[in-house]
Amino acid sequence: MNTKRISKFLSLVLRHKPEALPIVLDDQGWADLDEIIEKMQGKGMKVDQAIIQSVVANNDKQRFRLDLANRRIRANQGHSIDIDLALEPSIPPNELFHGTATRFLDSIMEKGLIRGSRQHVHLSLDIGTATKVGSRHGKPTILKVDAQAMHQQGFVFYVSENGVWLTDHVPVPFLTKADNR
Ligand code: HQG
Repeated sequence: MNTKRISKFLSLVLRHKPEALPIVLDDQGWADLDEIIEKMQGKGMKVDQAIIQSVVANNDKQRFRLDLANRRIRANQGHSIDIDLALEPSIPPNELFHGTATRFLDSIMEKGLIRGSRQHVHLSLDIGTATKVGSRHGKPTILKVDAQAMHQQGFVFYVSENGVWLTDHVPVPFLTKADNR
């Protein structure tokens, strides 16, 4: 099983659908590593402790985290299920970016950025990262978020362990187009 498929499967069970294995996540999204490995092996997937450790360490977006004892694993962000990552509110940089697809723009400029099925709206530090995020949905386009103004007006931001900025909702007045698409 290649590392990309392992990463995708871990994203599925640690963010969205633990019942697919099945495993149980605790309130903060942690799962028992030995149990995950055993159950993945039970489904015919060729994984062991070393392989999972290498997937976690080398993951392109650092999507996962092991606890200090390497006994539990969780996803750093991106959950649709109701867990509490226990992130502390953080002061955002003045500007953040959101990559989306051009076909969503009309709706976004009407309702602002909404979190949809995920727990938060996801924002990027730079346009390059935002472009990659938007490309997953179609023709990418980039919105600039006036995070400084939002922060000054009391909107709360969090930053995940892998550097993704998170907030609950970005209202329209804080959004501007950052490109000509
Ligand atoms: C759009 C990936 C219509 C929003 C990435 C996005 C990220 C609206 C889509 C993480 C809207 C939701 C999250 C509105 C927002 N009307 N569409 N009012 N407000 N949208 O996948 O931000 O590889 O749930 O623009 O790197 O694309 O999974 O969110 O296009 O960090 O680790 O609704 O997922 O990380 O799509 O991506 P998503 P996202 P991973």
